[in-house]
Amino acid sequence: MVIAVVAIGCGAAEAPAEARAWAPLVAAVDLDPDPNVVEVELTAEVATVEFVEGIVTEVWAYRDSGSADAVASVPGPLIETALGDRLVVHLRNALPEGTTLHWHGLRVPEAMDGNPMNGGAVAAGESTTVEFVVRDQGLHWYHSHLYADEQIQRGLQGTLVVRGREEPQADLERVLVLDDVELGGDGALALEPSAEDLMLGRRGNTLLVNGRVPATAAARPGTIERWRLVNTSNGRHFALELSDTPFLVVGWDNGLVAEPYTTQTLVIAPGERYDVLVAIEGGAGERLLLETLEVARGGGMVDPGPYTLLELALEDPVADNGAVVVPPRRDVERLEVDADTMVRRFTLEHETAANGGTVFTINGKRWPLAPPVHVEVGTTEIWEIANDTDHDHPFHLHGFPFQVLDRDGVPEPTLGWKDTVRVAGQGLTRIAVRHDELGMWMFHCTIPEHAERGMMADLHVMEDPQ
Ligand SMILES: [Cu+2]
Repeated sequence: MVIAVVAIGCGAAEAPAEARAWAPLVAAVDLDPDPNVVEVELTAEVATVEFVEGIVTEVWAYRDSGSADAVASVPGPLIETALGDRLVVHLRNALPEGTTLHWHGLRVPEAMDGNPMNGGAVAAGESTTVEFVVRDQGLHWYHSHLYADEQIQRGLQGTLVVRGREEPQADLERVLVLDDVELGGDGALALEPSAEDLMLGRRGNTLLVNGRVPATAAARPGTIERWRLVNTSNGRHFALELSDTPFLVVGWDNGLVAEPYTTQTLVIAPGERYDVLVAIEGGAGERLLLETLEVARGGGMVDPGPYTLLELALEDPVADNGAVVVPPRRDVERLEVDADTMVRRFTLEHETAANGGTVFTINGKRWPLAPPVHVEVGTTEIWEIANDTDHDHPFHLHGFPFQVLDRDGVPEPTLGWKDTVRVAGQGLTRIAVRHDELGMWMFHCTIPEHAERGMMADLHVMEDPQ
């Protein structure tokens, strides 16, 4: 039996006697017969789900309202597209307050980015249509970008898969959305953040994979599974281990990496995605456990572990038990930087406000009070993300992916495109970024409690900045 609910605070819900079966995400119905257009309709509404079987929790969630019998779910419907497709999403806001839809990891036109400062929110009762060409392979994350700390925690988030012309071969693919929620004894979401929640992001007493407490999935020895992972929690970092099975990392945030690499433990900060291959080995009747281990987040703060996230129940091996993982390779253009490259430094800090609350800042300024950073379109710059606090902040940039150059002076061993990177407490992470889209963009910590309290900034990419 697996531990279904982890009691980290008080008021944990009761664990069910038996874990439920693994639940793949349900894909949204494509309403357009054109093979190069994916058209879906999402309704954001107040709904109920059972994170824990038999315990009803009220959430704010997306429903695939283009499908007659779909119900709202957390995470929302999986949107499936291919590179180059035109994606059309009709969003109906049936919530009691405004919301926006941000496409975390996708390059989109400025007006489609869900930036609340740029186009505003979709008011309660209103609708909007988002439309863009899909340009970024990988697993991405759509979510509200308004009052994001609370709206994401309430459930306004979902995933989007973009398939490329070349994809790693696997016998089975699973999308694993890792999350946590704080449930009271009555099953209600606890939304009021504690002082610790403000420092670490809201953390919950209930771990979720695809909106369910840890479940059991059948797997077959001798097969290769591809797992696309995203951490959608507000604060919790996951450090994954799958019994003794290594992860072969073939991609991360924005598609496949140049050189796949193997790791036994995979740390995923909020907003990050990883694309891994795992070789299932063992005998029928054996179990493999996907667990999250303790993560030190700096300043003595930890996300505790180990906790089980998923149990793989091994069935009979496949007849041809000679599967070999062949690492796919990808040509990744390296952004060129040299001594003449413009360098900008962004320092992440927090301080106690006059009212006793905590204010989070970038270069001493608190969003939205800070003026935008102006850069010239087409230029490549080095950004130094300096963390002046004692604990991690995952850094996210809208508009264009970047490449990590080094962390605390250690060159990044793997070349690939990312949009979210963990910056350790008192650490310095340097990234290379090419600003190749005009418009007003944002960058911020992906712990929304921090972003919404100031650790966010506007970036204006212009033809001729003054
Ligand atoms: Cu932060």
